[in-house]
Amino acid sequence: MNKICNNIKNTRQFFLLNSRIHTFQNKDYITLQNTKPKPMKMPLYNTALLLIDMQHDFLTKGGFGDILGNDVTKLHHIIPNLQNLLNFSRNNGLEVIHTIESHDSICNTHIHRSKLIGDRAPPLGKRIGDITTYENGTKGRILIKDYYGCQIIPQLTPINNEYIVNKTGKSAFYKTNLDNYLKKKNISHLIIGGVTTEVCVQTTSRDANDHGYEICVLEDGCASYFPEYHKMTCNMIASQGGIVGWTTNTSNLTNILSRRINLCY
Ligand code: TIU
Repeated sequence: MNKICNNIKNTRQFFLLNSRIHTFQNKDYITLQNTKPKPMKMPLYNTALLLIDMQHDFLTKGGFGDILGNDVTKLHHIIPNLQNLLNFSRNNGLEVIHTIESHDSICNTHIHRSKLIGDRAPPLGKRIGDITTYENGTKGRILIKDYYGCQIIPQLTPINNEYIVNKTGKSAFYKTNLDNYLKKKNISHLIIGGVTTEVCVQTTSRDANDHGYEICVLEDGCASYFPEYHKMTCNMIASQGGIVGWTTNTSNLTNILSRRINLCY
């Protein structure tokens, strides 16, 4: 395996599996200087990159986001930023996790009935499970597992053993195995990117924090159909001294982490 994985074997961190408070040896932390609201201590070997719902249904014309009247191109600027960070993470052995919003069937999904078929449901033909045609001509059922809309966009396709969380809710922790997986891997810190900032990214970030994880949300690695919501969500996360966590930019992470990794070896 790569450098970091080898290092894990040599420098074991102490992790309280059954606690919501994680403790580590101080020497394994690095301090990121350019995070908001203040520098963030990050244990390099216990940090994962978590990419939320970078799938066709939110990013591609013809998908769920588009047919609900949103401009999906407002999300596209984050793709190259996430590609860079993803490449960096893969090259340096950081754990990478992807989430996908997907529903087995209308009947079995955990999503609130009123959003599916009730007062908050979109018009007929634009609901979860309905058939749509994506911009490349592919037909599929909206947000239904294994259909095109639930595939991650090709620029960020998961590779090898990268863990994929299929979720039905807005939080990646809701009725999923993510918490168990992270504990098994001794992950205590999450770098979070994806779409949309104020919906699944924010809900997951808050839930992660409530589950005991420290989080850092990527300002240029998350996006919303409503740029003002994106900005306010990032502000909220880092407000009050980091009430939910930290925020930073993807390039800050790759610059600082690569300098640090080079120094370590
Ligand atoms: N992934 C995610 O954020 N799901 C959404 O439904 N987002 C919207 O902004 N609608």
